[in-house]
Amino acid sequence: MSSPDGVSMNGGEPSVHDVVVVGAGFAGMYMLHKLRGLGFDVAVVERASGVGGTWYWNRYPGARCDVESMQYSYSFDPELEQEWEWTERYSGQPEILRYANHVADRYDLRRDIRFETTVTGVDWHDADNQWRLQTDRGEFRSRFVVMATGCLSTANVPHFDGVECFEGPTYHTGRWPHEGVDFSGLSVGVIGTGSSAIQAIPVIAAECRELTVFQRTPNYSVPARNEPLDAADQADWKANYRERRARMLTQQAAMVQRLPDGEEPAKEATADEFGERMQERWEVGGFTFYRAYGDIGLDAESNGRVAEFVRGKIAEIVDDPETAAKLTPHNTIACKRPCLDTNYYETFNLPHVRLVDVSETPIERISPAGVVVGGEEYPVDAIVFATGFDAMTGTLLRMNITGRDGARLADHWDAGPRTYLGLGVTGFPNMFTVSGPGSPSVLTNMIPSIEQHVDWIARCLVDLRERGAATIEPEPDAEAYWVDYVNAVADLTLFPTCNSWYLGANIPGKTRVFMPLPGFPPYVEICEDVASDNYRGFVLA
Ligand code: NA7
Repeated sequence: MSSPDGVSMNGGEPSVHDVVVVGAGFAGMYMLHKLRGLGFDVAVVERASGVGGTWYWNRYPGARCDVESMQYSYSFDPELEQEWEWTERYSGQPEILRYANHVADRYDLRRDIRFETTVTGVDWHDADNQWRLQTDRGEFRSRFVVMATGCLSTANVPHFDGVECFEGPTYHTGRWPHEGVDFSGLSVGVIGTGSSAIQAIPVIAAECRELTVFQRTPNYSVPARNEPLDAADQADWKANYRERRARMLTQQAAMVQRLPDGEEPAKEATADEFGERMQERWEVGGFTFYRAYGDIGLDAESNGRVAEFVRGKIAEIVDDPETAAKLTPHNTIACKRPCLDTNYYETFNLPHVRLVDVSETPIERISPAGVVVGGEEYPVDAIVFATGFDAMTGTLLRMNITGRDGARLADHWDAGPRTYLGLGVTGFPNMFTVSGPGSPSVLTNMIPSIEQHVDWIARCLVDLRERGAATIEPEPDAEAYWVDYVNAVADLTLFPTCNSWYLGANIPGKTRVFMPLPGFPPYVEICEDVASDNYRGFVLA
């Protein structure tokens, strides 16, 4: 019998399937649809009460995708991409969540999704080649598990002394209340100035009586230039979707930019040529700014030149020189996740918005009535933690996964995540990670990256079925090689030069290893090559 929210639980007996997928975000939904179409019995386990993953949880004011709508969508069904109408250049969270729900309805996905179910343990049993997943609502068993758990799905809420005695409400951007929050008439404190805060701050400021932003590290941001989507533009995309989607896959970040990527070194451009090019991209808006020259992510001098351009913009935009100085970053640009904004720096010109620099004097504690820094209390009625996530590994490690012979994933990843292709882990047979560490994932437009992984996993499961192979797992040497390869590629870039969540540097005690792999097209080629070469580097048994 089917339970109200999908998968049957057989009155306390384990729910047994070919494949259990953890997570019903864009990865889990497509994985379910794809495998179902190939004749597999699939169940999806999801802790939320609805689909959408990131877009289910991140409902903070101003939450919006930084990838343009026409590109941040599934490509697997040409009918779907033709029928869905986007309304803005970059979609806001409510619209993306509506799209996710539309997909769930269109392909009748919910009947195989067990909502409001949290995985608490995942164990491999060699005796019957099965995974057993313990959840807070019963046990699931399957030959294969697919971790479609997202890269930014475990909130990071740093501990501040006294927070439990704070008299007002506190919120984390990644766990925003579904009923929304009304800040009108309130004094609000926002802690953090990453991508989420940069989107939220202007919107919260427009609503509240007083806003105090606690900034530990200033961030570079470039205008998104969001606007209603032009009907002719949308029609043009739809008429050319196949060619455009194919072109996206040839790009480093799996998305095409409004202006062609510059290939020359920034440091060799004349002052006039450089200024003109950067200004044009500043006006066009979006990630094309960060791709104005070929070596922005590779060469410190070129990077410094682009950083200086943004510093100049901050000085122009922000009226108060002291606030402008505090907002001005001095580290490598685009080394942390590049930010796009709508009036972020401008917001600090508003009389009711103030910036508190906590870089040298950290937040001391939260008092019942506010945030205390350097002995001074900043009174606030509500606190927003825009403090990010335990990225890429946090959710996987919290699931208590054990592989062959009881080996714990937490131990295997003690010195940083180890995967082969970001898809499999040695000693954890038949477990796949969608956009796992060691794959391009967060450095790309996530949906094409997800589709590439889901297609690869689906092909692999079909091949195993055809060959009668019961298990697949990476050879230790292949995994070791891949870890070295990811590090070597990252070391060619400027990414390792700052304290980003890509490196795990935002979580106290987390091992610092660069987790995603820069460069989507070569990665896709390697995955194809591995599969075609009899799953080179994997053991099939
Ligand atoms: P981020 O980018 O990790 O930003 C978190 C922010 O919170 C960042 O400014 C941090 O400062 C700040 N932070 C974290 N801990 C503290 C403490 N203890 N005190 C003060 N400030 C703190 O998370 P986002 O949610 O903005 O973005 C995550 C991704 O979601 C984003 O890249 C998109 O892909 C979507 P720090 O820089 O560490 O000094």
